[in-house]
Amino acid sequence: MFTQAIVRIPGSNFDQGLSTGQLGVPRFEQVLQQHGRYCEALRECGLSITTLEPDLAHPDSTFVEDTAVLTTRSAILTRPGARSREGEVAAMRPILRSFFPDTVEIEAPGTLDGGDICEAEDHFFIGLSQRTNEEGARQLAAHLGRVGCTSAVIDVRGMNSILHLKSGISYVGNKALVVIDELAGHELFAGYDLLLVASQESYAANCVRVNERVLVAAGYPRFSAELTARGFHPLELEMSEFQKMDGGLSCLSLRF
Ligand code: CIR
Repeated sequence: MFTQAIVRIPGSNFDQGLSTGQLGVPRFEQVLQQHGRYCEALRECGLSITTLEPDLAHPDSTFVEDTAVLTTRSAILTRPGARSREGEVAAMRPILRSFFPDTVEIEAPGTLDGGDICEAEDHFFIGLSQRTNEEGARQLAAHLGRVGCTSAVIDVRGMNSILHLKSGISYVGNKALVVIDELAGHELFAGYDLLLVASQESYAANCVRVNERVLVAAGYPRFSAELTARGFHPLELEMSEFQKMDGGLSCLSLRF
């Protein structure tokens, strides 16, 4: 059960962040509107929200998920793999320390983005990507092991269609994993109930279980229907402007 979330309001230079740029330039009014609705949805799910002010020095800093990995007992501050995002962690440090007395950090030469880490109860899938390297994954596994969590590494470096591991998988509870086609056959997912996302709906694979609801991107009806058929309760949110910057639902908050 989550009770808290941390979010950061997008800055006016949000469109200066990193993007593969295939979907056009985000419209700032809509960015703020979609972000506001996202925060409202977290509140509807019962969370208290800590809202951070825009950080114009870091246009991608609204994607707070990449700065930390949280367990029920500890926070691990990351060392983001993109140069322009390294500085985002400094602002998150005092905030996470105020919630988690046990706070540790990924150290150089390790790099790690929170978007590469998929938590499934006490087990964590760690993605190796263009942002998360082997040393970052090794350090994270050690930190997780120290607090009684297990982990396994999945290499997605050869997959051009996803930025982070969690662009392609999400754990929604009840032993169910949402997965894109390309990852569906992975041996590490044996033992999970797989919810396959059709390739034309692959953006929907990044969804977030928050207490009784599953936050899902709007516009992917087959996926929402499949979740409902399996007894989940999807809550659809418009994400078009964040998708333009390669961001998904999970990236916009840290939940604990
Ligand atoms: C970036 O490329 O770093 C941002 N524009 C998007 C980050 C998305 N974060 C995530 O999927 N966890």
